[in-house]
Amino acid sequence: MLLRIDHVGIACHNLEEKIAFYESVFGLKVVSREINEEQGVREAMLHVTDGPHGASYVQLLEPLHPDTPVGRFLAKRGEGVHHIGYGVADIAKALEEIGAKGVRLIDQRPRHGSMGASIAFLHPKDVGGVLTELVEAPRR
Ligand code: MC0
Repeated sequence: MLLRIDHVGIACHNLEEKIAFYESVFGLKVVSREINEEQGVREAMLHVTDGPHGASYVQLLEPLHPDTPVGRFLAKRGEGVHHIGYGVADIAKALEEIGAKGVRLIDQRPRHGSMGASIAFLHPKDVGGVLTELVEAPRR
């Protein structure tokens, strides 16, 4: 069901500083920057690699306000890994199958994610403390 690690989402206080860090230390390149009001984030995708099932990225996330998922995460835990996003071929089917196994779906239906993807989150309390995101990339 899980095709690849689509991205690792990393919470930070200052997006521009973290982009500069990932560019200079790891040589990564920003391929997309977006503001996602619904999710309360300003974010950048940095390309890591391409694989047979699609690309993988580092996703840097800065909260738009303190009272957002990433804002609350930063206040409680500080900067660090916020979530893991896995690529799936059919997000509606994956949600149905995962929900049937008793994992709480934060999103019953897919939402708009980075670079035109459809995304949905699973509750971290049901995934061993890991906020987990499913990602269906747009068809090319
Ligand atoms: C909160 N918790 C986490 C967590 N955030 N555990 C692991 N990883 C995280 N990132 C834990 C808290 O420690 C707490 O546990 C419990 O979950 C409830 O947290 P809370 O402090 O009440 O925080 P809330 O109200 O933010 O709720 C947490 C929840 C929420 C995961 C339901 O953040 C949510 O709906 N997240 C999904 C949307 C999201 O994260 N959007 C931002 C990325 P204790 O033990 O203290 O009770 S958007 C994105 O990434 C898009 C742009 C994309 O990829 O394309």
